[in-house]
This record gives sequence, structure tokens and C-alpha cells, in this order.
Amino acid sequence: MTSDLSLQHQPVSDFLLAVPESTTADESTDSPLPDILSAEQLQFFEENGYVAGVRILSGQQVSWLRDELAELVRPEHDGSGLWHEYHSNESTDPSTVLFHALGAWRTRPGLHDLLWHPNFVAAARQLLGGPVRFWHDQLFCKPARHGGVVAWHQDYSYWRRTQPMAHLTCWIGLDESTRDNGCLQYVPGSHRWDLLPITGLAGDMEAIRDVLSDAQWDRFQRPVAIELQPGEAAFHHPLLIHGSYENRTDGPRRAVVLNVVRDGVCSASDEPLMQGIPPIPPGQPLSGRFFPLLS
Ligand SMILES: O=C(O)CCC(=O)C(=O)O
Repeated sequence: MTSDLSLQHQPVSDFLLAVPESTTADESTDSPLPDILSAEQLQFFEENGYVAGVRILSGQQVSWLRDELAELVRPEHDGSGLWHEYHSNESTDPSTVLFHALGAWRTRPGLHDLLWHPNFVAAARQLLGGPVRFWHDQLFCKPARHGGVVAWHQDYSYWRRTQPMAHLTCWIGLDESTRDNGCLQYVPGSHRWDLLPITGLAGDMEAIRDVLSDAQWDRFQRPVAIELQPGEAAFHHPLLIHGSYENRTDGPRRAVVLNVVRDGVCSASDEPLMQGIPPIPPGQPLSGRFFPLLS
């Protein structure tokens, strides 16, 4: 029987031992981890709302996570009671499939230890400008040939129950991600737009159009396709509009997403922040078993 790894706030396996060398390490700051993003990358994030092509995982680590994921997509897997959300197909169209689940770090050692990956934590700390606290993880998998879309959205539309907005998303590919297999697509600069309402995650790709001006919609004619090698990441701002098209290739498109906040972000809700965890009173900072401090 799988034990709940949310009780462990340090690595529990050898997953992190094979850490790839950072090519841009700058050890001149006094932060606990060396910086891995250059000043140019930070400036790019500021202007565009994202930075892509950041190496996080070694080849061995990619294989490790693929193996764990292969177990988790089977609905009857060991640990199936630990998820905050589990959708074998979140798509409204049964002929296209989007596997989407929250809570993987509780169920398998590699997916757990990934939270403490030094490359991830170092980059997140730079982008958030302070200590990094875990918010939640997500798995997004599109099977070969009939993988569904993730509709255009802003992440913070789903996260208003936490304030202030000091959140960050790290999308890590476990396959080569390409235009053909439904890689992430960004609308650069849209992180400067207002917060938009939720218009759906896995149905109509263009549902967001209803809440946009014509000038905003015009920007969707020029999205940027984020093509990545396995183990590379893209980080994005909580207001950046992003989505992804179908997977029409013969291979899967799998990704692990880590969502974090700057330490000090608070609950803004009387309700549980996620299914299966106790509520945190409004105004109280995220902390405790389900929200470990990572740096
Ligand atoms: O994996 C995808 O295609 C979408 C991921 C996403 O929406 C996110 O990381 O916020």
C-alpha cells in the first residue's frame, strides 16, 4: 500500500542524485542555491511573461518519471486514494483524451522528490524574487493520435482562493514537445492583461474569445509554440494566456507541472484549498503538510 509522501518534506529516494550541470550558474549571490537563469532570461520573463528551454531533468530522471507516470494513468493503481483531482479524460469529447491529475507528489518518490530539484527551485526563487513554497502539482498527458486540447486560459483564474498573486508555473516535458504533438503555446505579453473569468480547460480551445476584446483576440493569431526537449521546462506568469492543441502524432505528449508561490501567499477562502485537505482560514499563509517550503 502506497504511503502518503506529503508527510515527508525532504527527498525520499535517489531521484535527485543525477542532477545535470547548469550551464549558466552564477554563484555570486547569497541565495541558498546558485542562480541558473541569466539576467537576460529574467528580463525576457518580465517582458513576455515566460521563459522557456530551461534544463531541469537528466535523461535518467525523465525515464524515472515516465515509469512512475505509466503506473499512475491506470485508474486502479496503488495510491489512487491520494489525489486532489484525477481525470482519466478531462476532455468533453470522448474521441480526444486529456489525462489531468493533481497530487502526484503524494504518490511516487520521483514525483515527490522533483519538488526539491535544485534547478527548479533555483529558477523559481529567481522568478518569484524570494523563498518558494509549493502550491500543487499537475500531470497533463495526451496519448498518441487522439490527445485533446488544453483550452486558452490564465492559471490565476483558477487560483483566486489564494492571495496575493505571487504564483509561478513550471511546465516540464517528459517527451519532446512539438507543434504536432500539442506543445504548450503562449500569447506573449498577455500577463499584462486583466484577470479573466474561467472559460473552460479541456473543451473548446477558443472559448476564451467570448471574454476578449477584438484587439486581444488579434494577438491569438501569433501565439508562440514552446517546443522543448524532454526534461526541459518553461516557466510562466499566472496571468499569461496559454493553451495547447491536440496530439496528432504516434507518440504520447506527457508533462509534469509544478505550481509554486512566493512564501507568504495566503488562503482567501473558508473552503478547503484542494479536495481532501483541511481548510486554511482566510488571511493565513499557506504552510504545513500540503504546502512545504522548498527554498
Ligand atoms: O500541458 C498542457 O498542455 C497545458 C498545461 C497548463 O495549462 C499549465 O501548465 O498551466
